[in-house]
Amino acid sequence: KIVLRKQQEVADAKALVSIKDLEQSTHFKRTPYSFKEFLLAEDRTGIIAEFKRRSPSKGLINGTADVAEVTKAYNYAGASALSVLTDVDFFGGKPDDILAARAANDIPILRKDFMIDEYQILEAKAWGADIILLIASILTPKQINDFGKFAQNLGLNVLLEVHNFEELDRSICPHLDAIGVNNRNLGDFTVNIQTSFDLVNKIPNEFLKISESAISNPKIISDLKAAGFNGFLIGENFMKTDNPGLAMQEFVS
Ligand code: IGP
Repeated sequence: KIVLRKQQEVADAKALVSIKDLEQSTHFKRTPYSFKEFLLAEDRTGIIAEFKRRSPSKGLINGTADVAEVTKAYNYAGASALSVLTDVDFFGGKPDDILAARAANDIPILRKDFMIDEYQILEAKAWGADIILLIASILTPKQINDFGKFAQNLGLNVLLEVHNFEELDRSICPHLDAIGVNNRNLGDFTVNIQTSFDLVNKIPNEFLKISESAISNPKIISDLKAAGFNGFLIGENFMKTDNPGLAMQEFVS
């Protein structure tokens, strides 16, 4: 159903904003930041800090946080990249959130959404994002290859998300920069950090390795690092507090 919903969303968006309009936006001309460079930088934490108002599993997480303020604080606390949800219905996000995060920050931004059409990749670039997400469970291997190639040709970085070995095995292709293991099962929302430890050695070393979801304390990060992960995607742990930026500051200090 998610794919059908997104197809409708894309059709509606296309009727309002043409591909040509997207290509003429100011951000479309900028060279995206390198995900790798910021993830591996000595003075950064490897944390991809997420701005997320709500989620299907938790309902409302934070109804008051301001996207520019929070992402700036994440950046200041050493985030290697920012993840900004743009899905309206399930996550309470919006395109303007990326624009606001972009205006306030000079580090890579991941457009966190369910990408099912090239049009959404053009939107990501037009809004000032640097990284797109491809979720293996809702895409065919051919779509992953083609969308990955399309995004990289625009200078964007590509993060593939998998939840098990079968998805990883069938989806790997040359047009990816990073592979993320989602510790949350998108089917039933159960979480298990062990998913990351089980898959890390199956990911070829040419890709950046990211662990996603349910990271709730610094000890988990040191264990994931020791296992070979380069990046750590954290949302709820920060967003559930009144001051997500401060929460991240305390988490990393
Ligand atoms: C963040 P958490 O448990 O720290 O809030 O998780 C992120 O991994 C999660 O929001 C996420 C997600 C997704 C959301 C991972 N993959 C795909 C929407 C779609």
